[in-house]
Amino acid sequence: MTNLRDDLKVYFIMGSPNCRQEPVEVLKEAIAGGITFFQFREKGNGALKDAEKYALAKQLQNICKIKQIPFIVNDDIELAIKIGADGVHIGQEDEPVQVVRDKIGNKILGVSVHTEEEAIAAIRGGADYFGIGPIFPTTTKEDAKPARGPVLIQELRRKGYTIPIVGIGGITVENAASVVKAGANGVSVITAISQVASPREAAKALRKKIDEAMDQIAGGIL
Ligand code: 3NM
Repeated sequence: MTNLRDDLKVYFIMGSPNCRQEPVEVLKEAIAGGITFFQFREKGNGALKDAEKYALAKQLQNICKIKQIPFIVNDDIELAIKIGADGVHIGQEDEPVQVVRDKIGNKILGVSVHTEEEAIAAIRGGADYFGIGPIFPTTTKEDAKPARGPVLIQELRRKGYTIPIVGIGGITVENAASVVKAGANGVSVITAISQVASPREAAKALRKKIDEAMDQIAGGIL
């Protein structure tokens, strides 16, 4: 794949607390199924710390490298720099976007935004893409805001914002196409791939849905 917009189609996020199987296996299966982007998000109950977190990050990063899948680290900018990750993803409660941009140079910088004001600030600070959510209800993120559907994505597109966007929160094979049709370049999922019996089949089904929806958009069917 050649550009960020395309790479964001099926954006898998996980850390060890999200996995029913070994994280390494889950990631390998997800890649075999067709994910296009990966974020290491080691958070929640039983999350690894320090040397263990570092070791898992390296393992997952190596798998991504071999398969040429961009490897992004959630929040932990120091870790991302230390291991030479492809990028970082930050929320509004993290350091200001510009500060993170200055630290990471030209690595990919993703920012979670919930309003147009946050979107404007993130673009000014140097964001490469937005994560917008939760689109649907989710129990994965403890402090998630109420689900709002794809309204902000639609609003930003209507107003002419062209920055790549992924929707996040409660996205499944069943509802994924609606997120792309609302104007997202892809979907970010945790549960839909990490909590199922076959991450490979789940990733494959999601990829198919997104590819079909993109084709329909490109073909002017929508
Ligand atoms: N961020 P699942 S929702 C990590 O709204 C995350 O910004 C969100 O997990 C946001 O696919 C969320 O299991 C959890 O719903 C996504």
